[in-house]
Amino acid sequence: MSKPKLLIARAIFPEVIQKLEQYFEVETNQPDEPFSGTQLIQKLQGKSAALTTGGDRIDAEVLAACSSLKVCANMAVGYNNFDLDAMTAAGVLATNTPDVLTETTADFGFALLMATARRITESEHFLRAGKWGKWSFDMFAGSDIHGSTLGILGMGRIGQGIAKRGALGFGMKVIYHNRSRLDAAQEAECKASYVSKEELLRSADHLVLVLPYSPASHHSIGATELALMKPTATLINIARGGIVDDAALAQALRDRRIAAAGLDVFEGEPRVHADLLTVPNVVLTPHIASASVPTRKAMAHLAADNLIAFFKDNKALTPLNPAALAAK
Ligand code: 8YV
Repeated sequence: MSKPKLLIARAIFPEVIQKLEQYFEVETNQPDEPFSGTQLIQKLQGKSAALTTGGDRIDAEVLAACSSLKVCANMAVGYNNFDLDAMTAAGVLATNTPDVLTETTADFGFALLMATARRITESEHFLRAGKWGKWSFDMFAGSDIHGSTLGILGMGRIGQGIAKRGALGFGMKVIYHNRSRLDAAQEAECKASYVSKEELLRSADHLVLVLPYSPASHHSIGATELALMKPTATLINIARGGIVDDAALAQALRDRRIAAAGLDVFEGEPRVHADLLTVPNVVLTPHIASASVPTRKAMAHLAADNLIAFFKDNKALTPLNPAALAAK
């Protein structure tokens, strides 16, 4: 029997390609030039399976043009690149990579918070530029992390990981806002208290965004929300571009409406709003929160294992729309 055809849309670990080749006729993209929408459609025609990343959009147009497609495994926990309703309607199974990246991403959220609050990259640029001529009492004085109030918007697995790091490691008071409140046992484990969004904005010394992107969360943080924050506060976004209004944030940073921001994700990335590139009080990283070698391997293997489980046993390890399995 011939093997089903699989497109791996971006470069990936060779060991994962070898594993998939046992079950699929694989087309790779090891040169790693991202496909345009039209190229992705061309590549997916005649394929039964796809291994995608956050930049590969699978929507009604793609599905209509690629009727052989049965399963898409996203190598990401976020899946706003998938039109899940359209995939379910077309009977295409979608999977993501939860859990395996939780702790690594929470580590990074904390690293970005610390770099931002303590002005680490700003001071390094100063040193590298040869400007360090003398010590002075307020040189790169930032804000404290220990004992401060940590605010978390979006309290899923990663948000809870950040809460635990803050409460247990740094003695922070943790407050959060989420669509649904955690149960009492989870709140106790994270030492976190539920507050309204307005209270969160007003009280946090460090506000970390970890909510999924959807039309409902678009520009959850804009000029109005930034105006409610403390002028000494920092804002950290490791969630998705589009959750923050980047133009409004750049203005708030320039006006010192808030003290600083740490951003791993951007509206329209990999482009970055020009104003964010010129304000000094922002730490910028290129969407690397899950980028430890062991975690990226775990994500790639989980995506591959979802594809294999689907074709071998008509099941998936981490399905997003299990209804599509029943419809197969
Ligand atoms: C990915 C992410 O690196 O998992 C997610 O949702 O944002 C990152 O871990 C990125 O989406 C590429 O797929």
